[in-house]
Amino acid sequence: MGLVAMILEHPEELYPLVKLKMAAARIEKQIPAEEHWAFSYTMLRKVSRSFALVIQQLGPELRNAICIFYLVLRALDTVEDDTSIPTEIKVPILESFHRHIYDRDWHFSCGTKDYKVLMDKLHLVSTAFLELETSYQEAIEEITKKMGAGMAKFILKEVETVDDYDEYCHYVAGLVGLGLSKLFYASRLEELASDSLSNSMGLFLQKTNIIRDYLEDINEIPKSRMFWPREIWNKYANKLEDFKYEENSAKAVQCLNDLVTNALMHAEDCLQYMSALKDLAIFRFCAIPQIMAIGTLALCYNNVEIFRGVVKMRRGLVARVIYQTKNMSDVYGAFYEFSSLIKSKVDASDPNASLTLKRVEAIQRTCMSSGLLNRRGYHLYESKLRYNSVLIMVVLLLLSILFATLTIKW
Ligand code: D61
Ligand code: MG
Repeated sequence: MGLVAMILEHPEELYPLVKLKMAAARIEKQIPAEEHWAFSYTMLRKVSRSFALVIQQLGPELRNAICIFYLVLRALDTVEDDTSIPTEIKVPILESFHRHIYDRDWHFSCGTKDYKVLMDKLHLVSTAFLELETSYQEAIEEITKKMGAGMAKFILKEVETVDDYDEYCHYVAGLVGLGLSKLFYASRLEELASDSLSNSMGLFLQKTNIIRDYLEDINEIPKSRMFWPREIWNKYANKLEDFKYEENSAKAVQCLNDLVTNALMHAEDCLQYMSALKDLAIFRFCAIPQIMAIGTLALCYNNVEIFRGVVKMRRGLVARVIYQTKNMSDVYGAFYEFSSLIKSKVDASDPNASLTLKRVEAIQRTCMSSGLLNRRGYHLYESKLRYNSVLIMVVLLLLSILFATLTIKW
Protein backbone atom coordinates (compact mmCIF):
# COMPACT_ATOMS: atom_id res chain seq x y z
CA MET A 1 0.00 0.00 0.00
CA GLY A 2 1.65 3.29 -1.12
CA LEU A 3 2.50 6.01 1.41
CA VAL A 4 -0.18 8.39 0.04
CA ALA A 5 -2.90 5.73 0.12
CA MET A 6 -1.79 4.82 3.65
CA ILE A 7 -2.03 8.48 4.74
CA LEU A 8 -5.46 8.91 3.10
CA GLU A 9 -6.54 5.63 4.61
CA HIS A 10 -5.27 6.50 8.10
CA PRO A 11 -4.41 10.23 8.28
CA GLU A 12 -4.23 9.88 12.09
CA GLU A 13 -1.07 7.78 11.62
CA LEU A 14 0.91 10.40 9.67
CA TYR A 15 2.10 12.45 12.66
CA PRO A 16 3.19 9.44 14.79
CA LEU A 17 5.05 8.03 11.74
CA VAL A 18 6.91 11.31 11.23
CA LYS A 19 7.77 11.42 14.95
CA LEU A 20 8.98 7.79 14.78
CA LYS A 21 11.26 8.67 11.86
CA MET A 22 12.64 11.69 13.73
CA ALA A 23 13.19 9.66 16.93
CA ALA A 24 15.12 7.00 15.00
CA ALA A 25 17.30 9.74 13.46
CA ARG A 26 17.85 11.36 16.89
CA ILE A 27 18.84 8.03 18.46
CA GLU A 28 21.23 7.44 15.55
CA LYS A 29 23.16 10.51 16.73
CA GLN A 30 23.21 9.37 20.38
CA ILE A 31 25.72 6.56 19.68
CA PRO A 32 28.37 6.57 22.48
CA ALA A 33 32.03 7.28 21.59
CA GLU A 34 33.74 4.19 23.04
CA GLU A 35 34.09 1.46 20.38
CA HIS A 36 32.46 -1.29 22.46
CA TRP A 37 29.39 0.81 23.38
CA ALA A 38 29.11 2.19 19.81
CA PHE A 39 29.22 -1.39 18.48
CA SER A 40 26.64 -2.59 21.04
CA TYR A 41 24.05 0.13 20.27
CA THR A 42 24.61 -0.15 16.52
CA MET A 43 24.07 -3.93 16.70
CA LEU A 44 21.03 -3.53 18.93
CA ARG A 45 19.29 -1.51 16.21
CA LYS A 46 20.34 -4.02 13.54
CA VAL A 47 19.27 -7.24 15.31
CA SER A 48 16.12 -6.01 17.04
CA ARG A 49 13.57 -3.98 15.10
CA SER A 50 11.02 -4.04 17.89
CA PHE A 51 13.07 -3.62 21.07
CA ALA A 52 15.79 -1.13 20.02
CA LEU A 53 13.53 1.93 20.25
CA VAL A 54 11.92 1.01 23.60
CA ILE A 55 15.33 0.10 25.12
CA GLN A 56 16.83 3.43 24.03
CA GLN A 57 14.07 5.46 25.71
CA LEU A 58 15.18 4.01 29.07
CA GLY A 59 17.33 6.00 31.53
CA PRO A 60 21.15 5.71 30.97
CA GLU A 61 21.90 3.20 33.76
CA LEU A 62 19.24 0.64 32.82
CA ARG A 63 19.65 1.32 29.08
CA ASN A 64 23.23 0.00 29.06
CA ALA A 65 22.40 -3.04 31.21
CA ILE A 66 19.33 -3.99 29.13
CA CYS A 67 21.14 -3.34 25.83
CA ILE A 68 23.85 -5.84 26.84
CA PHE A 69 21.28 -8.24 28.32
CA TYR A 70 19.54 -8.21 24.93
CA LEU A 71 22.74 -8.75 22.89
CA VAL A 72 24.05 -11.58 25.12
CA LEU A 73 20.73 -13.46 24.83
CA ARG A 74 20.43 -12.70 21.11
CA ALA A 75 23.91 -14.20 20.63
CA LEU A 76 22.90 -17.28 22.63
CA ASP A 77 19.72 -17.52 20.50
CA THR A 78 21.80 -17.22 17.32
CA VAL A 79 23.62 -20.43 18.33
CA GLU A 80 20.27 -22.09 19.14
CA ASP A 81 18.61 -20.98 15.88
CA ASP A 82 21.50 -21.94 13.55
CA THR A 83 20.24 -25.35 12.36
CA SER A 84 23.53 -26.01 10.49
CA ILE A 85 25.47 -26.50 13.77
CA PRO A 86 25.74 -30.21 14.72
CA THR A 87 24.00 -31.04 18.02
CA GLU A 88 27.19 -32.36 19.69
CA ILE A 89 28.82 -28.91 19.07
CA LYS A 90 25.74 -26.80 19.84
CA VAL A 91 24.59 -28.29 23.16
CA PRO A 92 27.87 -27.73 25.12
CA ILE A 93 28.08 -24.13 23.82
CA LEU A 94 24.51 -23.36 24.92
CA GLU A 95 25.20 -24.81 28.39
CA SER A 96 28.50 -22.96 28.94
CA PHE A 97 27.56 -19.66 27.23
CA HIS A 98 27.08 -17.98 30.63
CA ARG A 99 30.83 -18.42 31.23
CA HIS A 100 31.92 -17.31 27.75
CA ILE A 101 30.43 -13.80 28.18
CA TYR A 102 33.20 -13.08 30.73
CA ASP A 103 35.94 -14.29 28.33
CA ARG A 104 36.89 -11.69 25.70
CA ASP A 105 39.00 -14.30 23.87
CA TRP A 106 36.12 -16.73 23.37
CA HIS A 107 34.87 -16.86 19.74
CA PHE A 108 32.39 -19.07 17.86
CA SER A 109 31.28 -18.10 14.35
CA CYS A 110 27.67 -18.90 13.36
CA GLY A 111 24.39 -17.29 12.19
CA THR A 112 23.91 -15.09 9.13
CA LYS A 113 24.10 -11.38 8.25
CA ASP A 114 23.98 -9.07 11.31
CA TYR A 115 23.71 -12.05 13.67
CA LYS A 116 27.05 -13.32 12.30
CA VAL A 117 28.65 -9.90 12.91
CA LEU A 118 27.32 -10.00 16.48
CA MET A 119 28.95 -13.42 17.01
CA ASP A 120 32.24 -12.46 15.36
CA LYS A 121 32.59 -9.30 17.47
CA LEU A 122 31.06 -10.66 20.67
CA HIS A 123 34.24 -9.70 22.55
CA LEU A 124 33.12 -6.04 22.26
CA VAL A 125 29.84 -6.98 23.98
CA SER A 126 31.87 -8.78 26.70
CA THR A 127 33.95 -5.61 27.21
CA ALA A 128 30.76 -3.61 27.75
CA PHE A 129 29.29 -6.40 29.94
CA LEU A 130 32.36 -6.32 32.20
CA GLU A 131 31.84 -2.56 32.71
CA LEU A 132 28.33 -3.09 34.14
CA GLU A 133 27.65 -2.99 37.88
CA THR A 134 28.08 -6.45 39.50
CA SER A 135 24.38 -6.72 40.39
CA TYR A 136 23.53 -6.37 36.68
CA GLN A 137 26.27 -8.83 35.62
CA GLU A 138 25.03 -11.44 38.11
CA ALA A 139 21.40 -11.16 36.92
CA ILE A 140 22.45 -11.43 33.26
CA GLU A 141 24.72 -14.43 33.92
CA GLU A 142 22.05 -16.27 35.96
CA ILE A 143 19.43 -15.89 33.21
CA THR A 144 21.93 -16.78 30.44
CA LYS A 145 22.84 -19.98 32.32
CA LYS A 146 19.19 -21.07 32.78
CA MET A 147 18.18 -20.14 29.20
CA GLY A 148 21.17 -21.97 27.71
CA ALA A 149 20.37 -25.11 29.71
CA GLY A 150 16.70 -24.91 28.68
CA MET A 151 17.52 -24.39 25.01
CA ALA A 152 19.95 -27.35 25.15
CA LYS A 153 17.20 -29.57 26.61
CA PHE A 154 14.86 -28.75 23.70
CA ILE A 155 17.55 -29.27 21.06
CA LEU A 156 17.20 -32.94 21.96
CA LYS A 157 13.45 -32.87 22.63
CA GLU A 158 10.39 -31.85 20.54
CA VAL A 159 7.61 -29.61 21.88
CA GLU A 160 4.95 -32.34 22.31
CA THR A 161 2.53 -31.29 25.09
CA VAL A 162 1.14 -27.88 26.08
CA ASP A 163 3.30 -28.17 29.22
CA ASP A 164 6.38 -28.60 26.96
CA TYR A 165 5.21 -25.51 25.05
CA ASP A 166 4.94 -23.45 28.28
CA GLU A 167 8.30 -24.83 29.47
CA TYR A 168 10.07 -23.96 26.20
CA CYS A 169 8.54 -20.46 26.14
CA HIS A 170 9.65 -20.05 29.79
CA TYR A 171 13.28 -20.82 28.85
CA VAL A 172 13.47 -18.47 25.82
CA ALA A 173 11.19 -15.62 26.96
CA GLY A 174 9.76 -16.13 30.47
CA LEU A 175 13.33 -16.01 31.86
CA VAL A 176 13.85 -12.69 30.05
CA GLY A 177 10.89 -11.35 32.03
CA LEU A 178 12.39 -12.66 35.30
CA GLY A 179 15.76 -11.12 34.38
CA LEU A 180 14.25 -7.75 33.52
CA SER A 181 12.35 -7.66 36.83
CA LYS A 182 15.67 -8.30 38.61
CA LEU A 183 17.40 -5.51 36.62
CA PHE A 184 14.53 -3.07 37.35
CA TYR A 185 14.85 -3.95 41.08
CA ALA A 186 18.66 -3.64 41.02
CA SER A 187 18.22 -0.13 39.56
CA ARG A 188 16.03 0.69 42.62
CA LEU A 189 13.39 2.13 40.25
CA GLU A 190 10.90 -0.70 40.83
CA GLU A 191 9.91 -3.24 43.49
CA LEU A 192 10.78 -6.86 42.61
CA ALA A 193 7.84 -8.32 40.61
CA SER A 194 6.78 -11.96 41.15
CA ASP A 195 8.36 -14.67 38.97
CA SER A 196 4.95 -15.86 37.74
CA LEU A 197 3.82 -12.43 36.50
CA SER A 198 7.28 -11.79 34.98
CA ASN A 199 7.09 -15.19 33.27
CA SER A 200 3.66 -14.42 31.79
CA MET A 201 5.05 -11.20 30.24
CA GLY A 202 7.51 -13.34 28.31
CA LEU A 203 5.11 -16.16 27.39
CA PHE A 204 2.57 -13.69 25.95
CA LEU A 205 5.22 -12.20 23.64
CA GLN A 206 6.87 -15.50 22.66
CA LYS A 207 3.62 -17.36 21.96
CA THR A 208 2.45 -14.45 19.76
CA ASN A 209 5.71 -14.72 17.78
CA ILE A 210 5.46 -18.52 17.44
CA ILE A 211 1.83 -18.26 16.20
CA ARG A 212 2.54 -15.38 13.75
CA ASP A 213 5.74 -16.95 12.32
CA TYR A 214 4.21 -20.35 11.31
CA LEU A 215 5.12 -20.04 7.60
CA GLU A 216 8.54 -18.41 8.13
CA ASP A 217 9.53 -21.13 10.65
CA ILE A 218 8.17 -24.13 8.70
CA ASN A 219 9.97 -22.96 5.54
CA GLU A 220 13.26 -22.40 7.45
CA ILE A 221 16.29 -23.90 5.61
CA PRO A 222 18.24 -26.16 5.95
CA LYS A 223 15.93 -27.65 8.65
CA SER A 224 12.69 -26.11 10.09
CA ARG A 225 12.23 -25.93 13.88
CA MET A 226 8.59 -25.84 14.87
CA PHE A 227 7.29 -24.92 18.37
CA TRP A 228 3.54 -25.43 17.80
CA PRO A 229 2.73 -28.12 20.42
CA ARG A 230 1.75 -31.50 18.86
CA GLU A 231 -0.93 -31.95 21.57
CA ILE A 232 -2.82 -29.03 19.95
CA TRP A 233 -2.08 -29.28 16.18
CA ASN A 234 -2.52 -33.05 16.08
CA LYS A 235 -6.25 -32.45 16.77
CA TYR A 236 -6.51 -30.74 13.36
CA ALA A 237 -3.95 -32.50 11.12
CA ASN A 238 -1.67 -35.54 10.84
CA LYS A 239 1.34 -33.41 9.88
CA LEU A 240 2.02 -29.77 10.83
CA GLU A 241 2.99 -29.02 7.19
CA ASP A 242 -0.56 -29.90 6.09
CA PHE A 243 -1.72 -26.42 7.16
CA LYS A 244 0.21 -24.94 4.23
CA TYR A 245 -2.20 -26.46 1.71
CA GLU A 246 -5.42 -24.78 0.57
CA GLU A 247 -7.55 -27.86 1.10
CA ASN A 248 -6.67 -27.90 4.84
CA SER A 249 -7.32 -24.20 5.53
CA ALA A 250 -10.52 -24.73 7.58
CA LYS A 251 -8.69 -27.07 10.00
CA ALA A 252 -5.61 -24.82 9.90
CA VAL A 253 -7.64 -21.79 11.04
CA GLN A 254 -9.30 -23.84 13.80
CA CYS A 255 -5.82 -24.82 15.06
CA LEU A 256 -4.69 -21.19 14.82
CA ASN A 257 -7.72 -20.06 16.87
CA ASP A 258 -6.92 -22.77 19.45
CA LEU A 259 -3.36 -21.41 19.88
CA VAL A 260 -4.52 -17.77 20.05
CA THR A 261 -7.03 -18.76 22.73
CA ASN A 262 -4.21 -20.50 24.66
CA ALA A 263 -2.00 -17.36 24.46
CA LEU A 264 -4.83 -15.12 25.77
CA MET A 265 -4.53 -16.97 29.13
CA HIS A 266 -1.49 -14.80 29.97
CA ALA A 267 -3.08 -11.40 29.25
CA GLU A 268 -4.44 -10.68 32.72
CA ASP A 269 -1.10 -11.48 34.42
CA CYS A 270 0.53 -9.04 31.99
CA LEU A 271 -2.03 -6.31 32.86
CA GLN A 272 -1.35 -6.94 36.57
CA TYR A 273 2.45 -6.78 36.03
CA MET A 274 2.21 -3.48 34.11
CA SER A 275 -0.24 -1.86 36.56
CA ALA A 276 2.37 -2.25 39.34
CA LEU A 277 5.14 -0.37 37.50
CA LYS A 278 6.07 3.11 38.81
CA ASP A 279 8.79 4.41 36.42
CA LEU A 280 7.37 5.90 33.16
CA ALA A 281 10.26 4.81 30.88
CA ILE A 282 10.21 1.26 32.30
CA PHE A 283 6.40 1.24 31.95
CA ARG A 284 6.57 2.20 28.27
CA PHE A 285 9.41 -0.31 27.69
CA CYS A 286 7.17 -3.09 29.05
CA ALA A 287 3.77 -1.91 27.75
CA ILE A 288 4.54 -1.17 24.08
CA PRO A 289 5.62 -4.77 23.19
CA GLN A 290 2.57 -6.11 25.08
CA ILE A 291 0.14 -3.92 23.11
CA MET A 292 1.88 -4.99 19.90
CA ALA A 293 1.32 -8.61 20.99
CA ILE A 294 -2.44 -8.34 21.73
CA GLY A 295 -2.79 -6.38 18.45
CA THR A 296 -0.93 -9.11 16.56
CA LEU A 297 -3.06 -11.85 18.19
CA ALA A 298 -6.20 -9.96 17.10
CA LEU A 299 -4.76 -9.79 13.58
CA CYS A 300 -3.90 -13.53 13.61
CA TYR A 301 -7.22 -14.77 15.02
CA ASN A 302 -9.37 -16.48 12.35
CA ASN A 303 -6.93 -15.21 9.67
CA VAL A 304 -5.95 -17.80 7.03
CA GLU A 305 -3.28 -15.39 5.73
CA ILE A 306 -1.03 -16.73 8.52
CA PHE A 307 -0.59 -19.85 6.33
CA ARG A 308 -0.06 -17.87 3.15
CA GLY A 309 2.42 -15.09 4.01
CA VAL A 310 3.77 -12.78 6.71
CA VAL A 311 1.08 -11.03 8.76
CA LYS A 312 2.24 -7.86 10.56
CA MET A 313 0.66 -4.78 12.17
CA ARG A 314 0.81 -1.70 9.91
CA ARG A 315 3.81 0.61 10.60
CA GLY A 316 1.40 3.52 11.06
CA LEU A 317 -0.48 1.65 13.78
CA VAL A 318 2.82 0.61 15.41
CA ALA A 319 3.85 4.28 15.45
CA ARG A 320 0.56 5.23 17.10
CA VAL A 321 0.96 2.54 19.75
CA ILE A 322 4.52 3.74 20.50
CA TYR A 323 3.45 7.38 20.82
CA GLN A 324 0.12 6.99 22.53
CA THR A 325 1.14 4.53 25.27
CA LYS A 326 1.81 6.65 28.33
CA ASN A 327 -0.19 5.11 31.17
CA MET A 328 -2.35 2.12 32.22
CA SER A 329 -5.55 3.65 30.78
CA ASP A 330 -3.88 3.54 27.35
CA VAL A 331 -2.99 -0.12 27.96
CA TYR A 332 -6.50 -1.03 29.17
CA GLY A 333 -7.92 0.86 26.16
CA ALA A 334 -5.78 -1.10 23.70
CA PHE A 335 -6.34 -4.51 25.37
CA TYR A 336 -10.08 -3.79 25.49
CA GLU A 337 -10.28 -2.83 21.81
CA PHE A 338 -8.17 -5.66 20.46
CA SER A 339 -10.06 -8.21 22.60
CA SER A 340 -13.32 -6.77 21.24
CA LEU A 341 -11.94 -7.24 17.75
CA ILE A 342 -11.22 -10.92 18.47
CA LYS A 343 -14.72 -11.26 19.95
CA SER A 344 -16.24 -9.79 16.77
CA LYS A 345 -14.43 -12.45 14.71
CA VAL A 346 -15.46 -15.50 16.80
CA ASP A 347 -17.49 -17.85 14.65
CA ALA A 348 -19.91 -20.03 16.67
CA SER A 349 -18.89 -23.05 14.52
CA ASP A 350 -15.27 -22.79 15.73
CA PRO A 351 -14.55 -25.71 18.15
CA ASN A 352 -12.99 -23.29 20.68
CA ALA A 353 -15.58 -20.49 20.29
CA SER A 354 -16.94 -20.62 23.85
CA LEU A 355 -13.46 -20.77 25.45
CA THR A 356 -12.24 -17.88 23.25
CA LEU A 357 -15.30 -15.80 24.25
CA LYS A 358 -14.69 -16.64 27.94
CA ARG A 359 -11.05 -15.49 27.68
CA VAL A 360 -11.74 -12.21 25.80
CA GLU A 361 -14.66 -11.33 28.09
CA ALA A 362 -12.42 -11.88 31.12
CA ILE A 363 -9.86 -9.45 29.64
CA GLN A 364 -12.62 -6.90 28.86
CA ARG A 365 -13.97 -7.20 32.41
CA THR A 366 -10.49 -6.56 33.87
CA CYS A 367 -10.10 -3.49 31.63
CA MET A 368 -13.56 -2.13 32.50
CA SER A 369 -13.26 -2.80 36.25
CA SER A 370 -9.98 -0.84 36.25
CA GLY A 371 -12.08 2.33 35.94
CA LEU A 372 -9.25 3.64 33.74
CA LEU A 373 -10.57 2.44 30.39
CA ASN A 374 -9.80 5.01 27.71
CA ARG A 375 -10.66 3.94 24.15
CA ARG A 376 -7.87 4.47 21.62
CA GLY A 377 -9.66 3.90 18.31
CA TYR A 378 -7.02 1.52 16.96
CA HIS A 379 -8.06 0.14 13.55
CA LEU A 380 -6.22 -3.00 12.54
CA TYR A 381 -7.71 -3.42 9.12
CA GLU A 382 -7.81 -1.23 6.04
CA SER A 383 -11.09 0.56 6.69
CA LYS A 384 -13.13 1.72 3.72
CA LEU A 385 -11.48 4.88 2.36
CA ARG A 386 -12.71 7.63 4.69
CA TYR A 387 -13.11 10.91 2.92
CA ASN A 388 -12.02 13.25 5.66
CA SER A 389 -11.91 16.04 3.09
CA VAL A 390 -10.28 18.78 5.13
CA LEU A 391 -7.56 16.53 6.44
CA ILE A 392 -6.89 15.14 2.98
CA MET A 393 -6.60 18.66 1.59
CA VAL A 394 -4.13 19.55 4.34
CA VAL A 395 -2.14 16.38 3.65
CA LEU A 396 -2.10 17.06 -0.07
CA LEU A 397 -0.99 20.62 0.63
CA LEU A 398 1.81 19.46 2.91
CA LEU A 399 2.91 16.86 0.36
CA SER A 400 3.00 19.38 -2.43
CA ILE A 401 5.07 21.78 -0.27
CA LEU A 402 7.37 18.91 0.65
CA PHE A 403 7.60 17.90 -2.98
CA ALA A 404 8.17 21.52 -3.97
CA THR A 405 10.96 22.05 -1.44
CA LEU A 406 12.62 18.78 -2.48
CA THR A 407 12.51 19.38 -6.21
CA ILE A 408 13.34 23.13 -6.46
CA LYS A 409 17.07 23.48 -6.97
CA TRP A 410 18.16 26.36 -4.70
C1 D61 B 1 9.06 -6.68 29.55
C2 D61 B 1 9.63 -6.12 28.42
C3 D61 B 1 10.19 -6.95 27.44
C4 D61 B 1 10.19 -8.34 27.59
C5 D61 B 1 9.62 -8.88 28.71
C6 D61 B 1 9.05 -8.02 29.70
C7 D61 B 1 9.62 -10.26 28.86
C8 D61 B 1 10.19 -11.08 27.89
C9 D61 B 1 10.76 -10.54 26.77
C10 D61 B 1 10.77 -9.18 26.60
C11 D61 B 1 11.35 -11.45 25.73
C12 D61 B 1 10.35 -11.61 24.60
C13 D61 B 1 10.90 -12.47 23.49
C14 D61 B 1 9.93 -12.42 22.33
C15 D61 B 1 10.63 -12.48 21.06
N1 D61 B 1 11.24 -13.82 20.85
C16 D61 B 1 12.55 -13.96 20.61
O1 D61 B 1 13.32 -13.03 20.53
C17 D61 B 1 12.98 -15.41 20.46
O2 D61 B 1 14.30 -15.57 20.99
C18 D61 B 1 14.24 -15.79 22.40
C19 D61 B 1 15.62 -16.00 22.95
C20 D61 B 1 16.41 -14.74 23.00
C21 D61 B 1 15.70 -13.64 23.79
C22 D61 B 1 16.26 -12.34 23.38
C23 D61 B 1 15.62 -11.14 24.01
C24 D61 B 1 14.46 -10.62 23.47
C25 D61 B 1 13.92 -9.45 24.00
C26 D61 B 1 14.56 -8.80 25.07
C27 D61 B 1 15.73 -9.33 25.60
C28 D61 B 1 16.27 -10.53 25.06
C29 D61 B 1 16.39 -8.67 26.63
C30 D61 B 1 15.87 -7.47 27.12
C31 D61 B 1 14.70 -6.95 26.59
C32 D61 B 1 14.04 -7.59 25.58
C33 D61 B 1 12.96 -15.78 18.96
O3 D61 B 1 13.96 -15.06 18.31
C34 D61 B 1 13.49 -14.58 17.08
C35 D61 B 1 14.70 -14.11 16.34
O4 D61 B 1 15.65 -14.90 16.29
O5 D61 B 1 14.64 -12.98 15.87
C36 D61 B 1 13.24 -17.27 18.88
O6 D61 B 1 14.30 -17.64 18.37
O7 D61 B 1 12.35 -18.02 19.31
MG1 MG C 1 15.51 -19.16 19.10
